[in-house]
Amino acid sequence: MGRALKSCLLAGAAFLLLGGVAQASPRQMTFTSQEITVGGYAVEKAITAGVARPPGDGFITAMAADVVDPKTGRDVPISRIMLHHIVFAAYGNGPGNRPFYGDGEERAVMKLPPGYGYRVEAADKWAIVWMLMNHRSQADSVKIRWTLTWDDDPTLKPVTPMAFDASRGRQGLVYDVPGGGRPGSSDVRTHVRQAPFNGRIVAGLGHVHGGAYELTLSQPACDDRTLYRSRPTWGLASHPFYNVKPVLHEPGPINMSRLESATGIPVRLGEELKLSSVYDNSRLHTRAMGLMLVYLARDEDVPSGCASLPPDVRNIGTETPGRSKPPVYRVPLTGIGPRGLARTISRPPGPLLRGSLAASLSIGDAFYTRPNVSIRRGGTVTWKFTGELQHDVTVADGPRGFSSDWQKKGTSFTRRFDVPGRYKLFCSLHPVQMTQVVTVRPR
Ligand SMILES: [Cu+2]
Repeated sequence: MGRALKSCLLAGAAFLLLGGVAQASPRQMTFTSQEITVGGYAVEKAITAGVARPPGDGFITAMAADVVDPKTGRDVPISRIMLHHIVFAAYGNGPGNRPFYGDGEERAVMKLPPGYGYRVEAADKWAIVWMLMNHRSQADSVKIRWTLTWDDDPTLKPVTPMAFDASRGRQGLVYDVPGGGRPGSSDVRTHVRQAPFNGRIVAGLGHVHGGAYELTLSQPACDDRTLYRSRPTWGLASHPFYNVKPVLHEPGPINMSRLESATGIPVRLGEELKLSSVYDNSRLHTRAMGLMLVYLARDEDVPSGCASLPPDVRNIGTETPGRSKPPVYRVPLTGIGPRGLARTISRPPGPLLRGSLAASLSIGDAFYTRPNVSIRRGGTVTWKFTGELQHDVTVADGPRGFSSDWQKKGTSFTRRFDVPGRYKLFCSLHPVQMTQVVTVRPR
């Protein structure tokens, strides 16, 4: 008998044994959102409150999220619709919104070591913050699905999620790596937070976008030693990330290595923990992210000082073949071709507006008023937002990277251009409709 068949039969027997028990614990549970329709080549993002969750009190010990076809329930490929990010937060029972799990396009999973769980109370409500991108020309519908392992064993040790954000709270939790550095140079953003109690870090996961080298969590009081290094694995050139249109931001990794330790890394109340988000700075990386979520379990008896790390700390990557260094990738401008399909363009149509040292431009709903602009080095461009919907100004490619927030009518964004060259810009929320080229002349 082949090994695969044998393990299949064993799994079947286990299924029969467990299947008859109504309240088996732990058990896998699956939930879905309402059907979400995304227009052709469009981006949809929202906060949905009051989404489905397991009833009663219990613990989550593992969790993952994905997008599925509303009719077949099957996974939706990236070539159709991609889940850019999703964050789950608990609210309505206790202070504020408490994010407890997040997933980006790398399909990060929460997996706690045996003996630990994220505690869910019967009165908690759940909200999801999500963004979807449709990579095809016609409108399409999906559901977001979350699968979790639910355990009502009251002896599990509860964990508290602690989030680190290299943008330090900028809208969308993004920041811009300007680029222009020497080959091999890095851009490092940090976020320092204090441990909320005496406890142990038992799990962790990270999220970055294209161009990242790594995320590290370090302990400044112990010679800034690294506690957890979340390393990206990048897809091969054939991966869908590099072959779909349009591109919202430089494609992220296919996996970030996660931390797991049943003993846990000891931290003391008030002790500083530091996230460092390290990106390549030889090139620009706009709308970059550096997010880390670690799970802490209380332990009043943690040792003080800088004892050696527990031997069971594991840094778990992926088996999927990939690349260890961030590939060089230039985000293209995308337009709609004659057959209604997205295609790469070198510049948007329209005449050139030749300015000198100042240009004032407007942004309406799904258009930039002057798509082709030239100014002198040292000149300043101000974009005035006049639309009812949110838009932004993001450098896809050019000498230096920057981006505005998502903005609406009555606000503006100003940028001074000190480095000459060709700046390809787009709106990350309307990537096929809204493109612009600003050429900065040396004199
Ligand atoms: Cu827009």
